[in-house]
Amino acid sequence: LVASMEGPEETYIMVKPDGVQRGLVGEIISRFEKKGFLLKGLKLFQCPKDLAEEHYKDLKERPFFPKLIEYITSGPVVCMAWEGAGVVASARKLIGATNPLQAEPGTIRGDLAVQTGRNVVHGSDSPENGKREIALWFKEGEICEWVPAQAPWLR
Ligand code: 3AN
Repeated sequence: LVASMEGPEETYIMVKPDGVQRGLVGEIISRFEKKGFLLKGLKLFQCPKDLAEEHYKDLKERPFFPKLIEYITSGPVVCMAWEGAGVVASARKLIGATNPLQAEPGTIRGDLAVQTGRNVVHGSDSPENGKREIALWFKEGEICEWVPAQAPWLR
């Protein structure tokens, strides 16, 4: 899969199964929405094992990989595509450090999580991976290209 780098910057954000089960979906979506990014795709989805393995393929050799796959496929996730200038790095700031105990208060993980293995949300780590992951998790027709009437300057 070759992700094209054309077009506006995009990131793939996912509420993980623990976030869905704890009722944090609205809270997490709300943080990106209030920040001012543009929502282009959104769905509740039960992730199959092969997709989880493809998504986390760079972590394949890590000792926690099997547990990570088990966790991500343990219940539905909420998949999101967000667009905006600098959205990848900014979303990672909003999310906070991988280990929630090291995440600053005010970040999603800093406020809502305690364990690395249950850190409630995923965000792409580069614009390239943003494109790659959106292409991986969404089918054609599930992404809306649109300009919000209220804030066209966001693009
Ligand atoms: P991030 O999600 O902050 O980009 P990565 O890419 O290093 O962090 O790790 C991807 C996911 O793998 C994490 N969100 C977490 O669920 C899991 N993970 C990373 N490191 C560990 C670890 N030491 N133990 C258990 N799970 C881990």
